[in-house]
Amino acid sequence: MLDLTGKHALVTGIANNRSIAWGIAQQLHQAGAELGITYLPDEKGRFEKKVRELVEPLNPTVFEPCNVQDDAQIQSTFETIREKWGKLDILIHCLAFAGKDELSGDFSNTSREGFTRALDISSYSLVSLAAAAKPLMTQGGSIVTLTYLGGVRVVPNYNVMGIAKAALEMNVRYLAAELGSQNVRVNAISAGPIRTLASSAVGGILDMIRHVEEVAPLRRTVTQTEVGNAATFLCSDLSSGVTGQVLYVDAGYNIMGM
Ligand code: NAD
Ligand code: 0WE
Repeated sequence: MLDLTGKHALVTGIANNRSIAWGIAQQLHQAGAELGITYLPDEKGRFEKKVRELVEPLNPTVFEPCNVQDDAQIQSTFETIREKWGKLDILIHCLAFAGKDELSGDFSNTSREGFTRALDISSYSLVSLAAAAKPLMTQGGSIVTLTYLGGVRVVPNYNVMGIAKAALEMNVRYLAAELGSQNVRVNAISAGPIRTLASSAVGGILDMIRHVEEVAPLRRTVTQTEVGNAATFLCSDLSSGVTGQVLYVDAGYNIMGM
């Protein structure tokens, strides 16, 4: 059954109430999981306060700063989990970043620094978090990350993020092959465009959403809750035979040729 009672779930990537990670955290909570939340710390602690207030109703028992570019913060997050929970069952990787300059104009103008940063935050971070989670997933587990169609097909302006998502989807397969022997499953959800902090900063996102509403089989976009429900499925025993996969939660958009 879809019951996550007794499961410990770490959710990364909540920035505000529009974050996909927020939709996932709410659905995992509803299924009975005990939550841990990480946030990207900033100097003034504004992010921390905002995220802390938002997640309070979900009663997280772990709440830690975790900038995935900092190995010490990753280590300290999982040290806290080891102390408080002793084990981990679910890891949600729901973060990405590329410099704004990198997300418009000619892809060939991508700088070495921009490429490296986008791939570090958006792709390598899954490897480093999975490595830290591995020794704690002693009773099996489920790792879920978020990807986008721009990692398999060219989407105008997605640019270096497309390369990061392609690498992320391949990370999923290599991690699934390695961790399968300890009954840890690794999957990705490829979500259709949703208005969030990250996507709203992108020029033309509203036109993209309108296009999806015209073309997708379901004639609409998807919600954070729908992505959260798919993630909950991938974290539950209902998906016990599923690993190394990319599950499209995009109202069917990806099947269309015109
Ligand atoms: P969001 O802005 O709400 O979430 C992005 C998160 O990444 C933020 O919480 C931010 O703090 C975090 N982050 C950035 N750099 C970080 C770092 N160095 N360390 C730790 N955290 C960091 O936007 P979102 O749309 O909910 O994005 C979540 C995921 O969903 C991303 O992987 C994105 O690529 C993916 N996705 C989004 C859409 C969409 O249309 N919104 C579609 C498909 C996939
Ligand atoms: O993965 C994403 C968002 C990724 C993202 C967005 C930003 C904007 C603000 C990563 N880094 C940044 N950096 C910023 O400074 N999506 C799938 C949403 C998205 O982003 C696009 C899209 C879609 C869809 C960018 C260009 C074209 C389409």
